[in-house]
Amino acid sequence: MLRLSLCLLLLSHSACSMLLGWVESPGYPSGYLPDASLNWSRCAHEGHALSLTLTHLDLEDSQDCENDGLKIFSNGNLISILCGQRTFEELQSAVNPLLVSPPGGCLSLSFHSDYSNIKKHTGFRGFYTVQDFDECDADPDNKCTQFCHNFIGGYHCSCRHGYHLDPDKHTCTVSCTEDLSGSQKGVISTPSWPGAYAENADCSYTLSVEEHLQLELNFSKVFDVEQSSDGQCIDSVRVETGSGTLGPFCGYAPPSSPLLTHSNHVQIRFTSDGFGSNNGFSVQYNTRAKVCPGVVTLKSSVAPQHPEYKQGETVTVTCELGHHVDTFEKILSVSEYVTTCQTSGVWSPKYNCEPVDCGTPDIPDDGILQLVDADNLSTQFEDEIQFQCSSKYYTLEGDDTYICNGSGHWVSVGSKEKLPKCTEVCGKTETDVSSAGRILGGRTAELGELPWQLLIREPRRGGASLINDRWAVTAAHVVDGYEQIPIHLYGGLVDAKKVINMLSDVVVMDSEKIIIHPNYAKGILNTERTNYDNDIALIRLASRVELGPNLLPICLPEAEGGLGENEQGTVSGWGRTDTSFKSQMLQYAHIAGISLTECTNTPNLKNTPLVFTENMFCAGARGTDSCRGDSGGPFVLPMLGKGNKNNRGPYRLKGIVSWGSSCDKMDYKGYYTKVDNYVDWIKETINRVEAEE
Ligand SMILES: *[C@@H]1O[C@H](CO)[C@@H](O)[C@H](O)[C@H]1NC(C)=O
Ligand SMILES: *[C@@H]1O[C@H](CO)[C@@H](O)[C@H](O)[C@H]1NC(C)=O
Ligand SMILES: *[C@@H]1O[C@H](CO)[C@@H](O)[C@H](O)[C@H]1NC(C)=O
Ligand SMILES: *[C@@H]1O[C@H](CO)[C@@H](O)[C@H](O)[C@H]1NC(C)=O
Ligand SMILES: [Ca+2]
Ligand SMILES: [Ca+2]
Repeated sequence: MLRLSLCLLLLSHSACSMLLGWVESPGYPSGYLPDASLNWSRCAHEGHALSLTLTHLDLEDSQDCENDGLKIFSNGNLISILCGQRTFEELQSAVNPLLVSPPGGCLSLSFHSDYSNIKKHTGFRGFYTVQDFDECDADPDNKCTQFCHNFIGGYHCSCRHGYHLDPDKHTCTVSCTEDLSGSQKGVISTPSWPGAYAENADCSYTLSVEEHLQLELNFSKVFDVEQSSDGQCIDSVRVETGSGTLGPFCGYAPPSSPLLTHSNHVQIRFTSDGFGSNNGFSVQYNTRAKVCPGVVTLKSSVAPQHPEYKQGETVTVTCELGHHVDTFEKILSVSEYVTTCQTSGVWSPKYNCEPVDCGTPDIPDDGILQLVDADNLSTQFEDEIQFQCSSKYYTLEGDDTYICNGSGHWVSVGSKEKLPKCTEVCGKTETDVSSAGRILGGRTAELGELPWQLLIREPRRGGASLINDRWAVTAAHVVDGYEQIPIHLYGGLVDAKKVINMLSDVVVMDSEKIIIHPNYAKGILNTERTNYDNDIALIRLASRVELGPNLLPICLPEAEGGLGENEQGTVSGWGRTDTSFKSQMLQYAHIAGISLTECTNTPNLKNTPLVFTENMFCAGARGTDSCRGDSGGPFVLPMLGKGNKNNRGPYRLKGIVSWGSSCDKMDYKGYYTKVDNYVDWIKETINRVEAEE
């Protein structure tokens, strides 16, 4: 009685339905109790759909059916929530058509009532049926490309005469794959040529001949392969060879013929989609001897030059400028090789031409000369690199931009091959003295006003001047006898007490080498000395000092000739003042050149006058304070306060404090080593020592 066929009943959209059973609320038809519930679920077989038809609905009505409700799910997804009362007609028109599972899917119900019922409700009732799913009609995904046949529980596809069903069971295709290996000459055409070719064609024609031959293709003038209006190939033909694919070709213009494939194995692939009506093409194939191409490798030229070469011919390959022969193991430093056309139509040997690599330039590892973007350098032919100095206290000497040239050398835009150098900025101060007038008597220096001034405390107290980031200059008599022991020099200070306290802004430098001028009379006690000729010594520091606003080198003099009479310069040091034997704060004084006649009249020390020589000048000022600083310290031109001015600067080390009378006498003359006479010696000595390092 239950398995009643309902072919004519109720369900108009489906062909034949099979009634499987009924489902109803607990207590139906006399009414459900509070807190009643019902869970129900059924599934359809594959190719079938399950439908539920409600014939009666009477539940308590509430907002969103919160109190009592019937929820219906299809494959677990909620498709309907029902409550209240509906007539059969309402159910049939608005509810039942939705209660269908997908093919092979499940329907489930969940009914519940809450704790109270103001009025008794009868509940719901319905029946469920199963029917075939019409895939041909209703399923857009299951398209047969030609014919579709629906049957109960499934469907199948079939094809027109001349086509067969693809293994995917949906696509109708034609048989058009052929292996023509061994055939040297023949014709290949699209299916049904010269009529319209079949849809969904996937043809593959294999051609294969002996190794020394190549296949030549000659496409028919009539060529018609479907192309979209924007030029894209909808259907297409491709020629696949061992070394690549020619095509896709489509439209009305045949590929230029004869088409040389340079290959003895060729596969012609033709594919079409499911639409359109086009006539396709025909192609004649033939063979000829393989030839080698006119281009052996990129970035090169060949000599002699021909469009193609016969087997056995030999050419010279020359890489373009900036490219070298790459043997795949390494890049040689040559740009030429000889190669021969083989019977297989390839060049052997065949090497690529690769751009030369200049590598990372060899720069000192002291970090002063730097490469811009050093961690991301491109160092191949025509790449550019840029140099810079580590701080503003250096200037780049030479060009800053270099380019990798064709022979793998870094060469500057000014065609300099030598890399640039960073040289110290000398004789410039960042702190300027405010007053530049003539000052009688010493003045206390501010930090940074005399940044080249160094202090030596032991073994003999004296001054020195920084002349670059590694060298200082002082008077020979300050270091005479102590050349073999390391001494400390202090810079970046004006307050000598800070050395004792080792306060942070003081820079301590250790000597590494002390070189006294070879013509200085060494080892003579000052009391027995007859002259201080050549009183100059160089000190190489153990490491480069970090330059900063308070520690900067002084320039060496440029002009010869010592100090002119009345020419004013500045002497500085922690020397004797009128009140104490040595000064805590760095002092400076402006003094002027004194006439030769007066200089020659040397002070009478220990009864024997000291000799005045060509390597000295003398200077002073009336007034006892401006005597001299410590021995070895600097006398600079121009006068402090004027050196940063455009036409006067930079400051240059004109003299080194050497000797004089004791300052408390009225004799205000001080004798200085004339640095002009030692510029060559200083430069040569530094270059020689640096070259030895
Ligand atoms: C129906 O399922 C719900 C939730 O899974 C459950 O709370 C309720 O007790 C079930 N009712 C019956 C009659 O099994
Ligand atoms: C190419 O084929 C056309 C006919 O399709 C023919 O007329 C022509 O002679 C052929 N050319 C060669 C080089 O085979
Ligand atoms: C490295 O340099 C190239 C160009 O030379 C640039 O395109 C790239 O962004 C750089 N990469 C980094 C991480 O800086
Ligand atoms: C590259 O530079 C080096 C060194 O200056 C030079 O000898 C060579 O000739 C240059 N090469 C080219 C191709 O300019
Ligand atoms: Ca079916
Ligand atoms: Ca087509």
